[in-house]
Amino acid sequence: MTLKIGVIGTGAIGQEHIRRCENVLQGAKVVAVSDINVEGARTTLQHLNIDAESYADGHHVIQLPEVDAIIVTSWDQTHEEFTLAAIEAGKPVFCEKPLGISAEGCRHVVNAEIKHGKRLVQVGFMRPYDTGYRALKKIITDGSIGELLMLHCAHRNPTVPESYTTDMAITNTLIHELDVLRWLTNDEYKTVQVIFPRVTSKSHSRLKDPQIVLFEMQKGVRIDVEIFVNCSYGYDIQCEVVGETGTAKLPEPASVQLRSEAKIYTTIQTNWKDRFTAAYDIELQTFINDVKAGGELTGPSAWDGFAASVAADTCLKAQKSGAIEPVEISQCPAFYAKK
Ligand code: NAI
Ligand code: ISE
Repeated sequence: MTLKIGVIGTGAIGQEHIRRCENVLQGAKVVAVSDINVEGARTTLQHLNIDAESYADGHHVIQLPEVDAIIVTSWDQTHEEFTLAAIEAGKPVFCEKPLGISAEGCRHVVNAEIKHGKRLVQVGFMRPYDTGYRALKKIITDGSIGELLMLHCAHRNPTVPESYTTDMAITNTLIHELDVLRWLTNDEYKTVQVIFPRVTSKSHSRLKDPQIVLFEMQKGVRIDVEIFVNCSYGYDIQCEVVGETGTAKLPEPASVQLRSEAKIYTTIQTNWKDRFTAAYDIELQTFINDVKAGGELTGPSAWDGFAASVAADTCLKAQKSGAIEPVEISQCPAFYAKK
């Protein structure tokens, strides 16, 4: 059976996920899409040569009897609403990050899913599917560098639009680290502090860029993350793990070494689409396979979305206070215990 998917939001990543469902992945097809810019949605379908219906209202897509599962790729602030509606309709939903723009919103999703009685939500945290991060995780868990002490990370985007604000550095960008660092360290956040260095002249009036976020984990590991979203030179994701007997670094994406004009160099990628293509493919194929198998979803859960959002809320508080703020996360419900 082919899984029939409805996509809400046909912007940048919506188009990427529609394309991969149609041309790359196995066992699914897009049968309906929605965007508040319905003309844009139609144009997307034409460009990708897909025979599907376009709607202005995402709720319409969720209710269509022919739609088996939902992908939410609309703006951050709409995710909670559409994910809750999909759960209400009993339909599995792949929701792009963040699950919600506050922990309270994510908690509504967790509560609705627990009430439904079976996992229906996978959050679009793709880094745990990236080969480099998986290699780092293996090195940490097999003890190759001894006990974990520190991590040094950077999340750099070349540029962001005027609409991007200081808090989005946390809720829209750092949210990836907030998930992947819990996963890498198998630990939860204890405290967080946000430091603002000198602001780049490339930034906009409503964005303080860059920012440095310092974490203490519950087991004592310390982590620093630089978020720099107008770094100008490329899309650059860094993660170095320091253990008692060695260090391990996220591999650079493969790039041909060029020798020309008395220089040796490799190129740096410029966007998330290229940097994490393979990881996006695997996360969505996993969702499709899990839904079709009819068992439990195995990808990042609504609880993972909630836990990242609890840390994000605390980062926002720390942005304002300048203080070291405690991260208060409740016990993970048995419902989300990894089987
Ligand atoms: P975008 O602005 O290019 O596209 C979003 C689309 O959603 C727009 O076409 C907009 O008209 C539509 N939209 C907004 N509200 C809607 C509503 N109520 N109903 C239907 N359509 C609606 O943004 P982009 O970059 O594609 O991001 C979309 C989401 O995906 C964001 O939540 C973002 O955080 C996430 N994202 C995740 C990435 C990842 O690495 N996992 C990468 C890029 C985006
Ligand atoms: C974007 O929404 C993403 O999720 C990208 O992966 C991230 O690098 C970027 O900062 C976000 O704006």
